[in-house]
Amino acid sequence: AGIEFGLDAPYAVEYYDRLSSTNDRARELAGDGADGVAVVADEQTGSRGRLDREWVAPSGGVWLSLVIRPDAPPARAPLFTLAAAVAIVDACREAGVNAHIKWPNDVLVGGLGDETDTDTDADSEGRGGRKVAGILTEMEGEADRVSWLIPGIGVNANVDSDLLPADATSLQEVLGEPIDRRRFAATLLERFAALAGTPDRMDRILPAWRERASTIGRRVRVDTSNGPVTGTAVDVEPPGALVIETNDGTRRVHAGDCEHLRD
Ligand code: BT5
Repeated sequence: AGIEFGLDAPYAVEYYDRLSSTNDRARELAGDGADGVAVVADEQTGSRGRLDREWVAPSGGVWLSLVIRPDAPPARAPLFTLAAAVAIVDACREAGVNAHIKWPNDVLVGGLGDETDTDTDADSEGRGGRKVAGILTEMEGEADRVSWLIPGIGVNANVDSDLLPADATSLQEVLGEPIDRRRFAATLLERFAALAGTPDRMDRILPAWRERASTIGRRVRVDTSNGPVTGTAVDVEPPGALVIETNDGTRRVHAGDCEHLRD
């Protein structure tokens, strides 16, 4: 059984039991001029992570891609990914799971080593946390304006965690029972629209992201295209750069895989 049609959301929703990739369907819609459409699938057979990595998407997830046409320059696109991460965390928390964000786009559960930690095993390798959701944002733009933007959101909602990579978990596994995916998706879309729906509200995204992130204040290593940058993450700056204090001074990284190191 999938998420039913008729989601109460600030976007038109297309629902599929199975798709190759919701991002690919969203790209088709974008090519046809769509704006404000959410593509949702119960299962994906060819879904993608960043850098063409495979994303495992069995039945039971919230696999969702939005087609939007924001009035924004392409340089602001990373902000939409940050807004999606905030929206995922808020929907997880409403479902009763205390998720947090690892820069730039991973949503994790556990590994904080504090009393909110429901998953102490996750810290056994010092990395902290199991991945419960990820975001792949795709965009087409001209020099000064985004043509279309597709935040592709994958949440391991009611997924059997045996089907997931070892460092991943699902909301169902954390809670011991399935969540209401329809409500989850509605909350997620409402939160995303509230933060990223109009340009005048976008200055709320970074503060909201900072509040929900576990990366700030931690020792990190980010693998950038120019090699690894290691140090203490001190802030995130517009439109989403991570500021790292290293032994050789302050570095700003715009993309890369981030690992939380043991303090
Ligand atoms: C991401 O990539 O985290 C972005 C994932 C975006 C998936 C959504 S689902 C809806 C939409 N349609 C698509 O086709 N994609 C989007 P990245 O940071 O590159 O992480 C990928 C890595 O996470 C993989 O190499 C695995 O190690 C791990 N992984 C794969 N499937 C996972 C899962 N379901 N849960 C947690 N980790 C996973």
